[in-house]
Amino acid sequence: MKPNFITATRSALLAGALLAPATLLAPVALAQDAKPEVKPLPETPEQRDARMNWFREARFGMFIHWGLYAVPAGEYNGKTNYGEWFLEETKMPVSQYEKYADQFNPTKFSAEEWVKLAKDAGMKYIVITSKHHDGFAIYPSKLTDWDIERTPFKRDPLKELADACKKEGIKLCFYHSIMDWHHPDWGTRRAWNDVAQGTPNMDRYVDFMKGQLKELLTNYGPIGIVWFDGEWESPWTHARGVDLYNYVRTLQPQTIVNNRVGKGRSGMQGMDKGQGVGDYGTPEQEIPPTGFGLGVDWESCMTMNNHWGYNKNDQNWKSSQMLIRNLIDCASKGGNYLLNVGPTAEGLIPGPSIERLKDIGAWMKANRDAIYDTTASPFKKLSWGRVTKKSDGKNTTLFLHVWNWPQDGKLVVPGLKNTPRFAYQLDGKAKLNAVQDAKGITIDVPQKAPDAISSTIVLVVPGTPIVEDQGLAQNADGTLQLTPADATAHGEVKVEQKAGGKDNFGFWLNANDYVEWTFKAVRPGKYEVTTETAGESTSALDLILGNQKVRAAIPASGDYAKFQKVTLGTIEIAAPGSVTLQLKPTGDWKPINLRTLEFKPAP
Ligand code: FHN
Repeated sequence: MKPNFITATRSALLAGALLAPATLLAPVALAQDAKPEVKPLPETPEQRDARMNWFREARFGMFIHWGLYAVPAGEYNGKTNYGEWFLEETKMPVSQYEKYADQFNPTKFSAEEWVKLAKDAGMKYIVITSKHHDGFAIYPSKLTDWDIERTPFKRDPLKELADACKKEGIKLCFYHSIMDWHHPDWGTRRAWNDVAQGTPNMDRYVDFMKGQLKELLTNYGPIGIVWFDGEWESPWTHARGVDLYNYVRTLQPQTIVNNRVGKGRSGMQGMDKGQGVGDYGTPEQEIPPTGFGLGVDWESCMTMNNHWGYNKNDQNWKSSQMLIRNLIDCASKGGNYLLNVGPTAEGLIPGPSIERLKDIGAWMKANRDAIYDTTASPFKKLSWGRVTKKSDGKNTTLFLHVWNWPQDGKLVVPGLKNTPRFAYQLDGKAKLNAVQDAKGITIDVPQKAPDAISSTIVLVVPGTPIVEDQGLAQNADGTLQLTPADATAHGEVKVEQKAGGKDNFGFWLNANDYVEWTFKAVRPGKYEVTTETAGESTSALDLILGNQKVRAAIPASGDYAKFQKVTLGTIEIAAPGSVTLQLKPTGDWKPINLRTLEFKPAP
C-alpha cells in the first residue's frame, strides 16, 4: 500500500517522526552534508570516452517538459505568463495545486508519435521530465501517491515512451528535479505547502529520491542520461551530488549524468565553475561563444518559445532558421543541442513545435553528415557561418555551413594553410573548384545559395587543418561589420540571438559592463560608425579607439524590441594593423540593446 503523502514518506512513518506541522515559514536551514565526502566512481579516460561516445555522436536531442502545470497552461488569476514554475510563482496552496491531478488525462498522448517526431527531426535522444520541481511523478511510483496514478490517466507514459524509443532506436533519458516543492522532507519548505507535515529531513528526502531513481533506472530499460536539475538551493550540497552521481552509476554504469547533479553549474552559462561533478556542462537558453576544447562535453538546452512547460498564450516562437543555426552553432563548438517541447494536458505537442521540428528534419535529411559525429571548428570566428569537421586520420573533412552566401561566387576559408584535396556541395555532390591563395582557400561557389538557411560546402584537406588566425579584418574598401557575436563582452552583457542575423547585445544593465572588438585595420582613414539601438530611455556611449574617445548620444526608441538606426560618430584609423574598439557606457547611461556596428568611409 502506498504511503499517503499527507503523512510524509514511509521512513518517517517508521521512525515515528510525525511532529506537529512544521512552521510553514521561510526555508528551514538544515545540517549541511549529512554524509561523509564521497569520491566519484573510478573510470579510465578510455572507459569514459566509450560511455560518452553516443552522446558526442548524437549532437541533437529532444527535451520534454510535461506535467500537471500543462493543465492551467500558463494562465491563472488573469495572468498568462506561467509555465512549469506555476506552483512557485502563484504560491497557490499545494492542496489546491494537487487538484490539477484530477484534470490531467492526456488521452491524445501517443509515445510513438512523439518519438517519430523526434527521430524525423534528426534527434537521437529524448530527455523527459520524470519529476519536475513540483514533485509530481509522471509515472507510477511505489513511494508516493503524488504520481500519475493520482490522475484519471491510468497509463504509464514513461513505459510507453521506453517501448517506442526502443523500437525507433532513440535513447530514453530522464530529467529529474532534486528540488521538490511538494515533499515534506525537502529542506526549504514553502510557506504555501499546506499538505507537508513534520520537519524537513534531507537524509530522508535523499532516501526517497534514490528510491524513485531506482524505479526509473530499473523499470524502463537502459537510460541514456539522468538529467538532474534544481540543484541550487542550500540543502543540496556537492557531497550529496557526488553520492547521487555514484548511486545512479551503480544502478546503470553506462548512464551519463549532467553537471546539475552537483553544485558546479555556473548559472545559466551552465559550465562548471570549479568544484563540479557530472559528465557534461549545461548552458541554458544560450550557446557559449566558443567551445571548451577536446574532452569537455556540453549541451545547450533551449525552448522554442519562452516557456519550458506548455503555455497556451506564448506564441513567441523562434524561427526554424534560428533553431537550425543553433544546432549548427552548438556542433561547431563541440556541443549538443537539446531542444524543448512542452506538450499540452491532452498529450499533444503544440503545432508550431511540430512545424519547426519538420523544418529541422528536412534540413537534417540533407545535412545530417555535417552534424552527427562531428567535432568542433578549427576556426575562431568566420564572417559567413560555422564549420564542423570529421577526421579519418589521413584527411580532414571540413563541413562549411554557409549562412551569408558570397555574392561574388568566392567562398574564402580564411587562414587555412592546407592544400585542398577537393571540394563539393553536400547536397548534390557537385564538384567545386578550390585553390589556395594568400587569403587561405578560395572555393568557387554557385551564384545562388543551395539552402536559404544554411548551405553546406564540403572541403577535404590532408592531415589536420593548419589555421593561421586571421581574426577580424577590415575589408579592402574600408568597410567593416562588427557583430555582437564577434565581440568580447565584459560583465553580464550578452548576445541575444535573433532571426535574420539581427543578433543584439542584451542584458546590458550595468554601466560597468562594456564590449570590445579587436580587428585588423587595412585601410587608414576616417570612418562613420553606425548601429541600431533599442531602449526605453535616452542613453550615452563612448566609442574608444586608441586615444580617441567619441561621445555618442543614444535616443530612446521606446521599447527594447524597437530598433532604430543611430550614428555613433566618426572615428579615425591612423595606420594598418591590429586595433581595438571599445563601447563603454558613459554619462547618463541607461540600459539599451545594440546591434552590429557598421564602418563606412566618412563622407
Ligand atoms: O527551473 C528549471 C526550469 O523550470 C527548467 O526545467 C530549466 C530547463 O533546463 N531548468 C531549470 C532552470 O535552470
